[in-house]
Amino acid sequence: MTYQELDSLYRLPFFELIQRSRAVHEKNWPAAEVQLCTLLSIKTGGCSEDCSYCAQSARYNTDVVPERLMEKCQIMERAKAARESGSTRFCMGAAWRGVREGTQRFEQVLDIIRDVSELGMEVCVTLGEVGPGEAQKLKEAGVTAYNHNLDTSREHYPNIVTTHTYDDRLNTIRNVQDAGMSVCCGGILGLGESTEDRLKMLEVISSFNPQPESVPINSLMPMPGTPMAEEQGVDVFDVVRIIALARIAIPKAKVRLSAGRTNLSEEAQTLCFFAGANSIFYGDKLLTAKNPAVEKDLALIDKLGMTPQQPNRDQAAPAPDEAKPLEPAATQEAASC
Ligand code: SAM
Ligand code: DTB
Ligand code: SF4
Repeated sequence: MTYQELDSLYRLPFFELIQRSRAVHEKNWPAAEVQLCTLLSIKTGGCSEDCSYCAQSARYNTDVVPERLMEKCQIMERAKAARESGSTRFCMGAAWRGVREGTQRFEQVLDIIRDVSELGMEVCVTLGEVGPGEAQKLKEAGVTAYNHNLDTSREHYPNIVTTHTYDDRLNTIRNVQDAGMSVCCGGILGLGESTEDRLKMLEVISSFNPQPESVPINSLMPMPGTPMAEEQGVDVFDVVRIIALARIAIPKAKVRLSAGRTNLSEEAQTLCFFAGANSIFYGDKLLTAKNPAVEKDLALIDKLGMTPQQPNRDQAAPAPDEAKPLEPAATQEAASC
């Protein structure tokens, strides 16, 4: 969708905009379904990059204590618990600039993905930059979607990050698409950007071919110690408008109401769902920051008569190999953790 089209929609009176996005939503999605995704930070902190919103950058003095890559058995426990709690998508994040073929850590991550993908949930990873070779290997290991956000407009990006470029981000997204993985790509509201920056970001994301499978809309969670620690929160009506635009511009994407829900009332979240959000991160923690309690989310979903979405079968992990036992070493894994 062009900038001009996005801009005219954005200028509509609020009710007209959300009526339009609601109509697009109902044409493309069951009206009252929400996807539940669990996030796990498998490698926390100590990141070389200088993303000025991020508590995991080694360049800032934040509360995050750097950790090594988690052990596979611990990750499997968390993934199984996520499935038990009703999540249909398991997203693993790593505080890295990127991954490289031939390194031990990449091999370890592939090994983790292979096992997690056998649990039948959608498997999403966000590991930073990948080239064509890495993308191919991730796909083969069982990744269904790769999360790589553009975060803001091309123009505003250098004010936020200097250690990599907007084009680096776009190249990774191209490599992910060429390897046949779905792309999860969105941004953050509240980085000191203008409305124009937000619309430009959506213009770029909606121009991807194919369009992304999901679009996370994060609101900045100001993290103590980062350059963005004192940024003002985003007006909830701006969040709703951007969600409505994402729904209209990228009709078949899951629009994920992502970081920042702890600052949104139930009523504000309801408006976001009405405007077109149909996915959330579910679980008390995001990567390092807080997320609403599971019980609170389930109560809201119930109050609204919404139902959790089933995993997308087209993207489900490959069927288990008949020759192998069905629950590979489940008890062994639990015991070795
Ligand atoms: N290192 C990888 C990368 O940068 O792509 C993956 C992890 S990174 C933490 C994933 C995304 O989390 C970022 O692109 C950003 O959109 C979001 N994020 C990080 N810190 C945030 C914050 N304080 N508030 C809101 N969103 C945040
Ligand atoms: C995304 O767009 N949001 C998630 C996920 N993709 C990886 C991350 C949110 C991080 C919020 C800040 C934190 O937990 O440190
Ligand atoms: Fe590192 Fe990703 Fe955080 Fe940037 S957003 S500092 S690349 S973990």
